[in-house]
Amino acid sequence: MILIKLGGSIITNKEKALSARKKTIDNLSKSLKKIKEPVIIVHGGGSYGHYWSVKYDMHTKEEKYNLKGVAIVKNSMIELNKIILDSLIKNKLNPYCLPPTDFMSGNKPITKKIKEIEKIAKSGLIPVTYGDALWFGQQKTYILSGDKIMTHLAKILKPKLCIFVLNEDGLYSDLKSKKLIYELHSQRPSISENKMDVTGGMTRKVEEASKISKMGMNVFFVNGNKPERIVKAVKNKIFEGTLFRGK
Ligand code: IP8
Repeated sequence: MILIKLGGSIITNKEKALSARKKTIDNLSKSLKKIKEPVIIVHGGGSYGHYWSVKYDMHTKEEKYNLKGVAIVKNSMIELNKIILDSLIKNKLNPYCLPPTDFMSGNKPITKKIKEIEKIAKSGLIPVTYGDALWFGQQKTYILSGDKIMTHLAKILKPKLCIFVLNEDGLYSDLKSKKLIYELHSQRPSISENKMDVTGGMTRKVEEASKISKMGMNVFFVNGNKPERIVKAVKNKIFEGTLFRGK
């Protein structure tokens, strides 16, 4: 079982509201077609979910957010999700759409439902879920990051490999010179970044990747503009990116 997170920065153009990078998404679908083992896909919000979350001042903290904001964020995520599903179908894959409401109750994952996702993936369908605005209870909602979903799924399903697909080669030890970190041994690197998403951007990714690798699984950060690197990582264990080696 392979868990793949398609980051918002690779599937959308973050500089422009509501713009999907359709060609990049198609190239990713073509590469995913070459993976011959069960896969689960999670995707981020990019210039869809994050654009509206910022506009309506919605965050990961459970609060009474603007109801129109909740509706619009959810709607925009369905729109982006549809683009991903269409691309997968066009490339002869069989996605099985799973909004996170299907396996989350408040901010807790439902173990039984998540185990069912594994069965769906093993049947040959590709479960596809995404970060979203979710009901928490007592009139409160929150933004659930796709990165956090990765940790929930990894904890229960123990995949062979978790892949975070980025718009960068991996994690850099220095942003200016773009010096790539090839491997980390479950230590949490300190990182600096200039842009922030409502869910915490690269900082959140590194936090979740560290948690997953501490649970014993390998986590790989890879450039989605070079999707063959995803296939190489899965098939030949050649990691052209940053590998968080599981303890
Ligand atoms: O991009 C957040 O998911 P992420 C999705 O994986 C929304 O952090 C709705 C902003």
